[in-house]
Amino acid sequence: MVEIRRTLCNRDCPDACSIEATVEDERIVALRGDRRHPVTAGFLCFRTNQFLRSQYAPDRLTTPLLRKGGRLEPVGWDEALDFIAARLRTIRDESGPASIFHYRSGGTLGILAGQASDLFFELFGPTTVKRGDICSGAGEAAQVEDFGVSDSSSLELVEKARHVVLWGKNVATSSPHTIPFLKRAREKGARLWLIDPVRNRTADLCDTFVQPRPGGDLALALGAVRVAFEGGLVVPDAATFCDGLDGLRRLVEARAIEDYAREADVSVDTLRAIAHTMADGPTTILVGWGMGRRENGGAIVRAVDALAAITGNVGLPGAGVSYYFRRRRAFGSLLSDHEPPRTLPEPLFGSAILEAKAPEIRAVWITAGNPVAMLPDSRRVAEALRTRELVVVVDRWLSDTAELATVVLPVNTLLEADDLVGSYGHQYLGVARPVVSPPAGVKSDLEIFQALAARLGLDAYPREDARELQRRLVSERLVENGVELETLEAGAVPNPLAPRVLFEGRTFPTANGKAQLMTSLATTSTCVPDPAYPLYLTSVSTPRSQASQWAKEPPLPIEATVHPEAAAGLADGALAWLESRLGRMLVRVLHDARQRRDIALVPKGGHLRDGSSANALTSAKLTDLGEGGALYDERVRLVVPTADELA
Ligand SMILES: Nc1nc2c(c(=O)[nH]1)N[C@H]1C(S)=C(S)[C@@H](COP(=O)(O)OP(=O)(O)OC[C@H]3O[C@@H](n4cnc5c(=O)[nH]c(N)nc54)[C@H](O)[C@@H]3O)O[C@H]1N2
Ligand SMILES: Nc1nc2c(c(=O)[nH]1)N[C@H]1C(S)=C(S)[C@@H](COP(=O)(O)OP(=O)(O)OC[C@H]3O[C@@H](n4cnc5c(=O)[nH]c(N)nc54)[C@H](O)[C@@H]3O)O[C@H]1N2
Ligand SMILES: [Mo]
Repeated sequence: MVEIRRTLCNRDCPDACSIEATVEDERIVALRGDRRHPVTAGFLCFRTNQFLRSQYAPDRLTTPLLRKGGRLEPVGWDEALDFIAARLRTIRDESGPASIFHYRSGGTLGILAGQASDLFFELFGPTTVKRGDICSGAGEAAQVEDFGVSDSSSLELVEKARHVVLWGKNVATSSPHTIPFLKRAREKGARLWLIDPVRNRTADLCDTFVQPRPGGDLALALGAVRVAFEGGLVVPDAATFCDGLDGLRRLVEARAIEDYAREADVSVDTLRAIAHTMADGPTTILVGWGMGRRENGGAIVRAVDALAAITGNVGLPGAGVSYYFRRRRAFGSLLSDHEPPRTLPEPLFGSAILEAKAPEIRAVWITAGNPVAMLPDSRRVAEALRTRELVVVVDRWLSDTAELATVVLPVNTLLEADDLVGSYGHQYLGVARPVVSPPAGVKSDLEIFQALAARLGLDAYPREDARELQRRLVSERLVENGVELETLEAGAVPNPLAPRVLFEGRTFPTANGKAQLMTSLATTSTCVPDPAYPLYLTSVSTPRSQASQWAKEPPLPIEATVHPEAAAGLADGALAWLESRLGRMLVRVLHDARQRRDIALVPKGGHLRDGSSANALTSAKLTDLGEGGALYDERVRLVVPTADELA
């Protein structure tokens, strides 16, 4: 029998697509995008189109693995769970719950899956958990300081903009379903800008492409603010909704416009054009998540916020600085928000575990993440895990992280998920319903914790099935607004609790209701040349993978794209060492004359075990705000390998 079944994609992506799966005798044979979903609009990205490869991969885990005599051996669920329960109980009783670290990342954005694991560790402990955010820490913290909240107007309103600035946002790769909205905006007359040190396919969609120095955006935005003050481009009533206008003016007047342009490595004319584009609004700025991953990433986003605010681009349809959509807001919580006894900064995962004292971290539980590949200083992350007494990894494949576990528990894929999903790139909510059942031997995160809770006597842990718990998570406010679980099951629904126009009336959820403009700079510029390591290691998303989950594994050694004059004399296609102060990896050099001379472009998500992880070269450093990871401030160089090394 052939049937079309629908679900929502739960992976860490702003698009949160509605997927139509063709199922033949309980086997999925095709995937396509749902035409009825306003954002999915009938197409899927490359990696989801290819997802059946992962779904039916021969190396998919379908039984728990337990380390015996140094090797991971297949065992039954009872043996694995009994082992874990006994060890967790002993460690907690001997050293207290703070000696257990629960780490959860973005492998699924399902609301229930996330809460199922958080709730377990709250009830069992509370245990140590992470703080900060490797992905969006700096940008979100910046927006909360400026506007009181990081949120967006409805994505549809981008079509009301006269100008759209994609500021460090590679929609072609990271959120392709934004593109139809941008195209419609353009058909209605909007002009599109891309500001990105990397030349990528998004540039081809835009009218203007600005290619500043990596991290030069701070100078770019502050320079544009200075132009705005000098050129009378600040809206006359700015003081009625902005705090700190004088302080901001003093801050930007400390340097000349030419200085800002030089530091950003753009022309003074470009700087002026950006300021005038902002003043010729409504202008929407879509801020990418990459730009804030620098030591001064928070300051960069604050400067962009300030530029938008003073030019009046807040609180109006077609205006605004969109960084995030509050995807969880509509849903309730099963948690009681007990304070954890300790938190560890996510970007410093390896050293934080190794250095934790009183008590030491004895056990690490990893849900929906591959920190060895995806967190900076991969080798230290691996060392931290290798030296713990108990490491449990819940995943569907043997990632770099799972390989180091004491126990690996096999979990469902996104096509088998039963969950609620919101999006961080638009306002639609929905339900993920299993398109097929998981293979025998695979459990969901919820089922795993229910089985463990029963073994550990955690009576308060819910016993209902996924659907009943989803009903509890559909908040009263949603129901009051006519959205019930059944409504969500019938098809994606715009979140009735989300603002259509964010900050309408130009009031902000800050202490005094005004936007808080930046008036000082805590960090200095990170745009300082490093002659020994002249290239910025730019390890960004590729269409071919979701972080470390490749749709198709790339050929090794991985490719590093550089400007021909920045290739250290290496020919196009030559092998080379890509070296930072922390480590090196073998790469195949690709020439691209459209790239800047200070960038080496590699995919994020390479594996440590095959020498393709950019994070083996990336040092663990925090951003200025929000404890994000300054992933892209790493400097590298290309080195010609010796004949011996290549042999
Ligand atoms: N195919 C694919 N899609 C994905 C992901 C994936 O791994 N693969 N990852 C998902 C995740 S985890 C997230 S968080 C989201 C967002 O995913 P991200 O990959 O964070 O997406 P972008 O917002 O495109 O941010 C990256 C862009 O920032 C640019 N950038 C880097 N440094 C600077 C700078 O100093 N200035 C400026 N102006 N730009 C800079 C990079 O060149 C790149 O084009 O997308 C998701 N979508
Ligand atoms: N160098 C460099 N490093 C980066 C970035 C970068 O741009 N450059 N980007 C950063 C960003 S934006 C992010 S968000 C992080 C992402 O880092 P991670 O969240 O660690 O990324 P993934 O490799 O996708 O790991 C998610 C894992 O969850 C598993 N999974 C999938 N579904 C489920 C499920 O239902 N339950 C469970 N338990 N597991 C599941 C997947 O199989 C996968 O192994 O990486 C960061 N690291
Ligand atoms: Mo992310």
